[in-house]
Amino acid sequence: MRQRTQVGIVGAGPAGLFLACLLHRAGIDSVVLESRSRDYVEGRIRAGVLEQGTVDLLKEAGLGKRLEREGLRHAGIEIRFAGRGHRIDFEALTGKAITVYGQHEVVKDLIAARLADGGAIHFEVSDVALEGIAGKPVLRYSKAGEAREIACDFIAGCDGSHGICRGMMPGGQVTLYERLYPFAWLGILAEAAPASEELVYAHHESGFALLSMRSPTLSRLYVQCDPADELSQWPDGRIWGELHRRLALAAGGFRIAEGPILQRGITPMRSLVAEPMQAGRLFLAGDAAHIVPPTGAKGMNLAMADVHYLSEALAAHYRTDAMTELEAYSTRCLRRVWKVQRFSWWMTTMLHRHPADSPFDRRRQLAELDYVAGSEAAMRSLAENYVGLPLD
Ligand code: RFL
Ligand code: PHB
Repeated sequence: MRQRTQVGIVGAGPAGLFLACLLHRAGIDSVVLESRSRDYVEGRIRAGVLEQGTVDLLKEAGLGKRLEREGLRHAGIEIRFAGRGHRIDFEALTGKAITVYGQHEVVKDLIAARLADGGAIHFEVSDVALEGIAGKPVLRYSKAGEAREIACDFIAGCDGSHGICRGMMPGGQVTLYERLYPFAWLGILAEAAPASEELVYAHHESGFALLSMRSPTLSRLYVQCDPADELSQWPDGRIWGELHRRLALAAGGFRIAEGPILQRGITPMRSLVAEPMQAGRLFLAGDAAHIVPPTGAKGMNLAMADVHYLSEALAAHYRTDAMTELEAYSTRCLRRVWKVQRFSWWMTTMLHRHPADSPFDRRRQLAELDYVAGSEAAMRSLAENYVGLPLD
């Protein structure tokens, strides 16, 4: 079976789905291929923080209704260390805020919108392969045992950090810049009222911890752990014990509520950038092109910014037949990507315990936290990055 479309999109995560919606608004046809089922992608618990710019992009695309109703608007976060909390007031420092709204909710909204527009999303496909990216691209795949292919003008590789598209960039044309961290996050989703209205990023002798939420009755909590740890080494009692310890206030009076753990997982920490993000008619976007450690809450936001730029460049191409904007796509994205990499690395380095740190490193780290908590200039810098750098 052979089909034709203008843009073939690999991956139905936030990047692929939002790209399909944006292209539809620009009158450009696309087909999305996804290896998992619809239920799986709609239930995958991941990111939770949307920058104001991401919320604005979703609203402009007509995707903001449920987000406006159910998203939790936060005007600041707390940084906690040495048993004391320090609020960073985003609204006062930048005039902007963030919105807590689960990535899987964004994904549900995007799928519903795309299907309502009559768009094609093929779930549970296998053996996806790309051909002809230098000239006439073709996407091959299998669905229910049947081999199919789609002839495309362009392919968008939105298949995440473990997808196939990054590996299709011709060797010698792409450089991977990578950093691994000597720690991971153990994350849980628990049926418990969040103990704070705003996110709390805690630095502690025993390691980092983060209090986040999905609703007034659902807590999302993380503790720094060893990347080699297995979930079996973290029974519920140990998880709650570490959360209580790392999030405690010296003055007392703060206690996280415990509740049934609905989901749990260990995520290693990594920074990665593939440069450039384009080869011929293949364009990478989102985690397929770059990975950030989650401490800055940036991964999904960066994915949305990439596809905003890509949809603009594709729209310019179909209007004018020129390749100029498409050829500028990678450079335009990478300027933002590297600033976000820097911020995510900085937040990660500042807030975690590093097993190999010398006593000097340790004191320098505590001084950095103290500086951020006490300097308006430092807080403003953190705030403007956290709420999101402007889209150029
Ligand atoms: P995704 O979401 O991974 O989607 C890629 C899709 O491609 C499919 N796929 C394939 N389909 C067809 N053929 C193949 N060969 C395929 N290979 C893969 C996959 O099944 C999947 O559906 O990538 P995308 O769209 O680029 O979106 C990126 C975000 O998912 C990611 O950056 C964020 O989740 C990162 N992240 C956070 N980002 C934020 O902006 N704010 C946060 O607060 C935040 N917190 C987090 C996070 C990620 C975390 N984990 C679990 C990694 C917290 C955590 C714990
Ligand atoms: C989340 O709510 O899952 C979350 C929040 C902030 C982060 C990472 C994850 O930095």
